Amino acid sequence: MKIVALAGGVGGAKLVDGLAQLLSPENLTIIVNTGDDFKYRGLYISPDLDTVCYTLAGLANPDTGWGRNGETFQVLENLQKLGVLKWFHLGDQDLATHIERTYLINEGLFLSQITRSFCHSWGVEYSILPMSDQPVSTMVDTIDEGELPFQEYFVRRKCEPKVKGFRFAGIDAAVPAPGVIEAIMQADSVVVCPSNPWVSIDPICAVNGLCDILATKINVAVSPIIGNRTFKGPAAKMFIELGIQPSPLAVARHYKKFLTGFILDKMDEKLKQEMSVPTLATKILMKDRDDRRRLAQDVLNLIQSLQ
Ligand code: FO1
Repeated sequence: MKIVALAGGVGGAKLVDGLAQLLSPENLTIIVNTGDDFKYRGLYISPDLDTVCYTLAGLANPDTGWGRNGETFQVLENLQKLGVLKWFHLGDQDLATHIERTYLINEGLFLSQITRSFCHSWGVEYSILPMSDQPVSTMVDTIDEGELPFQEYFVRRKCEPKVKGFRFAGIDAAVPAPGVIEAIMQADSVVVCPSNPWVSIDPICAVNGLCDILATKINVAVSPIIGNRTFKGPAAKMFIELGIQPSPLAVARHYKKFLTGFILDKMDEKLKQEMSVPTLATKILMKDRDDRRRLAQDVLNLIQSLQ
């Protein structure tokens, strides 16, 4: 079975790892959100791409899900001594990735080419594609502080400002990265990982032509919400601030334009009767690698039943 996974950061990377435990590299392509990308001290940082790549390479920090395992922060500590405000925690090993990516971008290479080359160096055989090679920046519109670039909102302001909307700056000029459309066309199904619908999946779907092509596929989404809470990140808080009761049902409604199957947690099984697409209730919290594989198997089983 050929699968394309749409992924944001940590939650997305975990399910992708589960899928990679079951599918060979020819049968799994991962399309990653780049709306979180930004520049820090002149370095080009691509957090979601790195999170997915590090996870599949077995290099990710198991505690945070982002950054590198066994990381040290000497460069950051020395930058702090030079008066640089330390709010985004870039580790020493991780910095090598950003330094080289920035160098290659300045040399004229595309993000998709650089990602392929890095994956090769890290021994990752799966195709991990940025949604676009053109820069897209998620801007979070807040009630009291106006528009904030995503990482300013997420890391620096710890998701505290109340949101009233989102804008994907640069989206009009963005086209799908090479291989993105082809991978979706050839896939039996698209899996929408349990990433944030507003700021991880929406930017991917907003890239020119992606939403239209998704509408022709079998698309299965995994809820990032259990009950009325997210296990990680601000998705539930965002739903509330936008005037929507957070629940797996709200997530499915968010994806209604293209959704053909849905997975929610056993705890929310009663909501199955309200769902407008075939829905599977299972354990969706991924505490370890076995949980990731088991959830991925449930996803593949649901897809098979929809074919
Ligand atoms: N997330 C944090 O909450 N705090 C950090 O200091 C932080 C640093 C960081 C460095 C590299 C990287 O690849 C990711 C990092 N993240 C950090 C995670 C990242 O900002 C978010 O998880 C994603 O952008 C949301 O998907």
